[in-house]
Amino acid sequence: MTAPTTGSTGTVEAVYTVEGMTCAHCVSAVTAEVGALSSVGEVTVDLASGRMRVVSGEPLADAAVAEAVEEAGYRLVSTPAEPAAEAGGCCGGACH
Ligand SMILES: [Cu+2]
Repeated sequence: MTAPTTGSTGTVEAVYTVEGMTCAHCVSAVTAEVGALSSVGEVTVDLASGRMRVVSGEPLADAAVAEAVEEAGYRLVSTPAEPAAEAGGCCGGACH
């Protein structure tokens, strides 16, 4: 269930690992940013494991997903991209 798969409906599913999320608000922030990417249909984040499952209409560029995650203030760890500067804190302080 962890490998990208292509369904019969033409959707692509990929699983990423996100670092830095500590509460439900963090999950919401990541879900909103990644969900805003074009062709993304569904984003499911598991806070405990940091796993993010993304269902999209076409394969996503890792860089685009990483950028969206960083935009929310967190870090995508399963990409070779250069690590972003450390985030200021949970939700950028918005939830604490
Ligand atoms: Cu939070």
